[in-house]
Amino acid sequence: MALREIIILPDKRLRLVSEPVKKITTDIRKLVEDMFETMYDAPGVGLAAIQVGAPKRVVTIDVAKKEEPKNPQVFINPEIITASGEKGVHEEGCLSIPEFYDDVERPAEVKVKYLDLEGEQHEIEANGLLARCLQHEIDHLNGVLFIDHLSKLKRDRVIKKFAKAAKRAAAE
Ligand code: K1U
Ligand code: ZN
Repeated sequence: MALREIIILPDKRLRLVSEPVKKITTDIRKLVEDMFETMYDAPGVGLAAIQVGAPKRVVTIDVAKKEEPKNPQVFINPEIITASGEKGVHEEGCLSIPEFYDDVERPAEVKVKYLDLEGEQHEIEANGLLARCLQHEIDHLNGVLFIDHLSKLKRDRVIKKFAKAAKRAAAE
């Protein structure tokens, strides 16, 4: 296993639409292992492959509480089949937009179809943090960031702040 670098806003790769996984190869298995290591190290509750620079439709999630045993879950080619009309508002963060948090409204429950690492298809009905995390990560696969759910004013402020920081870092 290896830690991979998490790419940060305004890296343009965060706006790519990731490619579906056609075959579960050794490279995909290695990517998943590295994503879990990177996600736990960050720490985060989810990670999309594009956040480590791999434009593949692969997501890792572990929403287990501190006192609970680890519950690593991998979702390959995940698709939202249904979303509830009921919405919920909760604070979100993003490992690619460090130290910025804001409230986001999303469907409270989703049904998601996906493949596991054996290529078997599954469906999961999710609510709570798992539903939120699945929607946040599936957004990443489509080049969408949680700041896109905020007002234009807030989004532009965040983008400007991170663009400035990147410019400063490049000049050092
Ligand atoms: O995709 C990502 O950037 C990961 C992100 C996922 C996420 C967070 C909150 C709501 C929806 C999706 C994170 O994991 S940010 C870090 C975080 O939320 C956290 C970190 C440690 C413990 C608990 C939460
Ligand atoms: Zn994120």
